[in-house]
Amino acid sequence: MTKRTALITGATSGIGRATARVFANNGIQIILCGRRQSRLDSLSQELSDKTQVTTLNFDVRDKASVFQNIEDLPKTFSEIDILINNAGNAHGLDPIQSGSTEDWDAMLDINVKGLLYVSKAVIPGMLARSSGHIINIGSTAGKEVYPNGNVYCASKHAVDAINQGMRLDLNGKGIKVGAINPGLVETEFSEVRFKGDSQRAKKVYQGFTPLRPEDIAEIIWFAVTRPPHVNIADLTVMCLDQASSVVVHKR
Ligand code: NDP
Ligand code: 8X3
Repeated sequence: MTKRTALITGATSGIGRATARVFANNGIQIILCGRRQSRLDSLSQELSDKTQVTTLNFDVRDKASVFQNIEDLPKTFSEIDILINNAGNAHGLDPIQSGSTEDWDAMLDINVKGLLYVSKAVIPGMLARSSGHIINIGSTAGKEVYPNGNVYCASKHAVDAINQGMRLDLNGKGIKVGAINPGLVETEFSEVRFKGDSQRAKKVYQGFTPLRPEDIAEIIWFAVTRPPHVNIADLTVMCLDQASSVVVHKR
């Protein structure tokens, strides 16, 4: 198989970074995206003896920057075979009546509109080559709603709808579209949600064994290594101790 190129958003942490490592170990060329340049640089350095790596620093909310960065990719990275739409976070965990509008804007602009902008920048190349694979990172929060999860859950339900819509619209064009929907994964997710309160963030994952970002990365790798006729359309994964967004067996 010829060398494939993957663009991973949110590659500076958690699921995106773990996916970049698995891809690099398997010789996939990688475009690492994120806003924290020092992390992009250190990950690029770590992976560069395994594969070719380039980095793009943009905020997925910045439409012009998304399109410009992807358009300006060096020729060797310009044909993107795999897009991992992963950048995203929860911001806050508050009842709808007291939630912050800044948090709502962040979640809808990053998790929904950012995913759309990146996809719109990448899809034309895939269409021109009649080939490609888009994996949208959804969530169990895109399948159910939990108390105080309101707008984060809405953003992930939107990802679920966009994933289905993309698959319908790209059907017959040689492009695979699928979602991986994780349950609780211990990453920087809760640190971001609780605005740097690491004690509160740690508590989310105490008393049970949550998923690790590497668990999701392995599943993404499984999805991108299926035979040409097989597409993982929608896959939900939880740790053993989780049964739903609100039912987690803690010891
Ligand atoms: P992390 O906080 O560890 O990573 C989030 C990544 O998204 C970072 O690399 C961050 O990079 C990037 N990101 C955030 N905002 C922006 C932005 N405005 N522009 C560009 N990049 C951005 O969290 P996870 O790895 O857990 O989250 C990854 C995805 O997985 C998210 O979509 C999340 O909703 C989803 N998910 C997470 C679960 C969990 O329990 N952890 C469960 C289900 C789904 P930087 O700050 O450098 O820009
Ligand atoms: C992340 C999983 O349950 O913290 O999407 O919302 S949860």
